[in-house]
Amino acid sequence: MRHVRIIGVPLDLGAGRRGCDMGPSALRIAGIKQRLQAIGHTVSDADIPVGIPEHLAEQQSSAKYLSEIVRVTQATADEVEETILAGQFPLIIGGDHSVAIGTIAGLAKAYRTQGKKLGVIWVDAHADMNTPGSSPSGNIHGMPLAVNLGIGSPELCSISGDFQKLDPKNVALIGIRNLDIAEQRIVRESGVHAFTMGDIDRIGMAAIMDKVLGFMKEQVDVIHISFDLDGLDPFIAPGVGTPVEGGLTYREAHLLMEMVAASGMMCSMEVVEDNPVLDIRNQTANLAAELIESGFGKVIL
Ligand SMILES: [Mn+2]
Repeated sequence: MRHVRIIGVPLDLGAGRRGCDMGPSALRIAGIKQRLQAIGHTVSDADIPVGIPEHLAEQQSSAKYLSEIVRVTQATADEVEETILAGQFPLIIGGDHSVAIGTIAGLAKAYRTQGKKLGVIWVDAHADMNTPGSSPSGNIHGMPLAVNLGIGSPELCSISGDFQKLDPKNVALIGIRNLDIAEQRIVRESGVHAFTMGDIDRIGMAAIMDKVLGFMKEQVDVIHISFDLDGLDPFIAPGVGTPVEGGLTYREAHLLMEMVAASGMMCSMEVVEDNPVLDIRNQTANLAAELIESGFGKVIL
């Protein structure tokens, strides 16, 4: 059993639509703390303070709200780093996916200190590998994975130190189905392992996770899951800002989490992009809370 430190990041400055700043509240209302306690973990819970658009000036259209996002992701990174060094499990609740810039910077720095190699499983409808040059919208939540690989805005790439946070060969991108044209090339040339929805259709989630966990076991010591709820099919997860048809089913998503849990290698997790404004009776947050339980080792039998 573990001590789980819930780190809420009520940030929606990286997204094109307001509302996912309420994501941490929605997950708490879905009983995330009690659910983790019920499977035997101890839990603490706090938020990183974040500014809201109504109080901030937008400085740059190719990377909107850059300076506030730099501040928030650095604060998140520091908290995550401290959590790992304290031997605890960071569970980051977004907030839009730009929080992953901070989460993964903090993990990378802590594991560098401990001499451990980090692998990341990134579940998403999108690849999140745009740069200020390639992004049609300038929304930073479309850029975090590129930033983690050292591609993009220098202010973001240097969070927690000027080093590349992830090695692309240790990254698995699962569930993608909607990429921008310029982004497709960035993904193809990056060296990350990308599994599209078409791959999932053809070979199935179990075979993909066997592959992913197989190379992770060879190459890394610890796994982080960055779970964007828009990776799920909008029919089961309507409360997201950028829904795309044809996503992960309920069982595919649980299987992914169950297989990661069974690997025993997961040491951190983040769940992002829940948008209660667009949700139906907190359905998406409830599903997110169930998936987190599966990731923490809740089993059927
Ligand atoms: Mn995303």
